[in-house]
Amino acid sequence: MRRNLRTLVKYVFVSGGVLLFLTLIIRSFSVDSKAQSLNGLFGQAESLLQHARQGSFFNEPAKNVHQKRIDWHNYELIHEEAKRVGIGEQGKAGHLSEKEAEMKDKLFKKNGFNAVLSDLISLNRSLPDIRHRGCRKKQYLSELPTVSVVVPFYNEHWSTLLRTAASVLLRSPPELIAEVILVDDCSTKEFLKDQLDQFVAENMPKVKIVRLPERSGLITARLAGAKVATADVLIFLDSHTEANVNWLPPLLEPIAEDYRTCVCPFIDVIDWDNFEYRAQDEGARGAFDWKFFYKRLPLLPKDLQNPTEPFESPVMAGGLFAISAKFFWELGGYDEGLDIWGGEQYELSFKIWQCGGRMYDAPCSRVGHIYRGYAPFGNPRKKDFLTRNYKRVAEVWMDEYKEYLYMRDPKKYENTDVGDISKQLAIREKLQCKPFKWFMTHVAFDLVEKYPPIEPPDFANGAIQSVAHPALCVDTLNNGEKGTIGLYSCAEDKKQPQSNQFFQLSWHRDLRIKFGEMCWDVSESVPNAKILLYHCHGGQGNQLWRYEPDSQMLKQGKNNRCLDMDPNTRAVFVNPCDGANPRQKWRWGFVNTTSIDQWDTYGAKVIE
Ligand SMILES: [Mn+2]
Repeated sequence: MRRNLRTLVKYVFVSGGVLLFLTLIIRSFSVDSKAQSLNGLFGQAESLLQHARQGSFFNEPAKNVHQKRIDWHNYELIHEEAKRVGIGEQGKAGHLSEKEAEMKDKLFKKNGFNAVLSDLISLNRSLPDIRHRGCRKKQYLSELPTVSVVVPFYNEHWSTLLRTAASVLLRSPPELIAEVILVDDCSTKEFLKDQLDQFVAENMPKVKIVRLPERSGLITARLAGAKVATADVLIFLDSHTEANVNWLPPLLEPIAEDYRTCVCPFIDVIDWDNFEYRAQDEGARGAFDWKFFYKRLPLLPKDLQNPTEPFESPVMAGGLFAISAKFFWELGGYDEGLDIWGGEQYELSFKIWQCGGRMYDAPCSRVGHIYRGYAPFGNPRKKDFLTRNYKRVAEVWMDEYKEYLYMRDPKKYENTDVGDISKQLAIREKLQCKPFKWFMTHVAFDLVEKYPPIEPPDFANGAIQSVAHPALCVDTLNNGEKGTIGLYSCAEDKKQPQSNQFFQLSWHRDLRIKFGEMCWDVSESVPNAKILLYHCHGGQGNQLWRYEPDSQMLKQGKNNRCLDMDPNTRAVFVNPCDGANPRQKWRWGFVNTTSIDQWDTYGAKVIE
């Protein structure tokens, strides 16, 4: 109260001073125009008086008292965009001519997407309106907070970076966009220096560029942008995104109603090869498993009934979200001890929920994102920053649940030093944040059913040894996703072999590699069908495996096919089961006979 009074006195002083100044100097102004200039000046004086990071929107006087809602669509723009034709327009797939295709590979290796094609597509290309039909008629509060859009980038390609900024400026009500802040995480590409400064100065007056003096990673870069932002709301975007029609009001309305709110747009897919713009899906709630892989939970019945309304989501995907600057800084921003990238989406999500906030996904706000076809940038630290980040998040926010994370890889976590977390613990104490158990029972209440903290024991695990050629065991050959598996000389210890020979016939009824998210996957139905490593989907089908201790056969799928091998090429593959073929017989390091005997009732439900 006293503070308000003091602020009021200051206002009166400053505005009084300005008024006096104006009347003295500009005597010739008419009453009307004086009032107008006063408004402008008053606005400036106001923002100077306050903490620049805590936008004035959330202070007195209260906004939207009459709950007036308006149609924020820019129909003029929508009509203009509908007329556009050309490469990539309307979000259609683009194609290169033969001559252009020569350049393609070189730039693909640098970017992980088709940068040559991107350069041929207009910076303000048109996009298809793929929102739910109901979004077209939706109205939003007439008074919405202003926005600073923060876009960190590292060696981003020219046209994808600028298209990110251009799409924001094009498809946002100008009065709501205070600035777009591009944060350069010490890029090394020459065109991202003077050439970018010059282009932006000449063509995009609302775009500011912040340069970091050394490569600091995504988290530090986002914080650097947020620190100089002046508007009420911070919106973080990736540097290769495109904002779609009327994307802003659905993100801002829930924040206008309560500043302790974070809202994520739906993330659409921009194809890395042909730049086609398409939907990923029609929404899901964000979650995680106990190795901290980002996962998704199904929408709730009430969410499905209201397909245009924002729905609660336990965890954000990470790259694209809006949050009031006021709440962001009350939460201490990101933990500055988090390095490069990874885990920051969990940190922020947990503290938003545990410290009295809420998080939504807004189906009527859609932003396209290029999911790279290839990761062009290596580890800038030469050490495992990811485990350290995860452990910091777990130590500060997850209470007793942190053990479930650590138990997935005990040695790695034990040997990781988290550094000083006292500042984070102090924030948790100061804001009287709720325990993690509350988050797990009230927000992510259906997570443990799908991702049990303690995994039911495997049906079998350890080495898979050939009965016909006992010197040979199945081996990942150090291959990663989409790679094949083969045979190699067996490890001495069949129960605890090194990780490339340690497999798990898990309770999901799939065959997993150790500490990985990769499963044996067979999509061919030909003889000698290849087995490839793919992300475990937990949906059985291609990844369904069963071991029969009596016959010693490893059966794949439901069509009576079995793991087979060739000792000469050291290859493994799948063929129709033949009980008389010794090459189809295998011995596990460890078999859980109790659970194998209860195959139909133990573990994940058998999918028919
Ligand atoms: Mn990205």
